[in-house]
Amino acid sequence: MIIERATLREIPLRLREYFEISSGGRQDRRIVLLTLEGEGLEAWGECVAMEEPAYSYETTDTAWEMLTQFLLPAVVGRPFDSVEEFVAPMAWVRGHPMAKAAIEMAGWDFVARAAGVSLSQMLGGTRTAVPVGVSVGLKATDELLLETVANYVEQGYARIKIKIKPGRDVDMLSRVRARFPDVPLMADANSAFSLDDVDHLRRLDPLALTMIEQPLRYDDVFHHAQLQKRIDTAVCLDESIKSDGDAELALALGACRTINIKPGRVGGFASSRKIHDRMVDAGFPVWCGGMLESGVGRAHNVALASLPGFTLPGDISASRRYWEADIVDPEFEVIEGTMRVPTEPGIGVAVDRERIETLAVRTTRISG
Ligand code: OSB
Ligand code: MG
Repeated sequence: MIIERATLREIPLRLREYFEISSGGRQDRRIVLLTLEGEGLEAWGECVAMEEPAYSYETTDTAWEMLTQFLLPAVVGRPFDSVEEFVAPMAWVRGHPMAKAAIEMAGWDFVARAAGVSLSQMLGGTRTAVPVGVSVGLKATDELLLETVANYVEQGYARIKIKIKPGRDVDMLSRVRARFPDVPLMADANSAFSLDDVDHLRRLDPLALTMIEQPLRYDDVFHHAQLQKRIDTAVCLDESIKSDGDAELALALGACRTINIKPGRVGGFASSRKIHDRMVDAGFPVWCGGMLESGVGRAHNVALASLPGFTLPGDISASRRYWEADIVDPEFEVIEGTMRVPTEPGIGVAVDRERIETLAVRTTRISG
């Protein structure tokens, strides 16, 4: 197989609901989409990097630079027989897992289409529908939060994740728990606490949260291990895991009991599957997170979440939770807390290329 041409486009998409986490809020996403063409096929990828270096050091612009300067020129126009071979020429580049993941994941879509099978099947997925949750941002008041949570519970989401930060944590979550005694709830701090807060974080234990996600520094697996020994609530790592090696370290240290696997954060599907396998072997569940992706990224995520170890609901919400109109057809829907895994070849949904071309604020083509 060979990729004859790659096209990188950036489109602006406005979120229906302002989304705030401990490091800041956003109304708009700059979505970077990758198209790989060859063998008469067209495959799609999305780069999940955020606009600012607050979640990771990678940003929309650093990823664009890496993709156009180094990564795409390395892989386009070279024959390959597997995704592993396809991405090998970019392995010399250190770091930048989000930029690399956009290529790797589009590569998986490409080989799945070439084989005429769904991406889920290509990855070893075993389920036709996956349990899904929703991630609720910080709100100005507890009342507004309760109203938002009630709305998502009504829509049937299988669990609700609530963003927290110092001062908007234990008391706020206690009110949510009191109002929804039986709904699976979890919290995500996006690194807003430190080990000095351990006594405060212990107060979350009676709330029976399914987990607390990334309470401590993005680069501090060691302190998470110390925290996990001192709280009952399961610790989940997100920002700290950027490769399967990071997951190996976290497991060895006892730093978490589950991992939020975002394929776009860990360099793609190959390392996602290694993390999945390692966690399953250790007896821990995993789940698939999100980065406020368009339908292209969501299609990749739902395919990964169909693997057997992804037993916890993912941050894989309906298209309309994010966008007025998604760029894929059909849009993703949530029915009774689950999302259907597409069965058509590749990502299994049609991408609206015309609309993307109309929306694009920049486009770059790389030919072999
Ligand atoms: O920490 O999981 C996170 C969105 C952007 C950056 C980081 C995170 C998130 C979310 C939203 O929680 C998940 C989603 O619905 O896409
Ligand atoms: Mg998170």
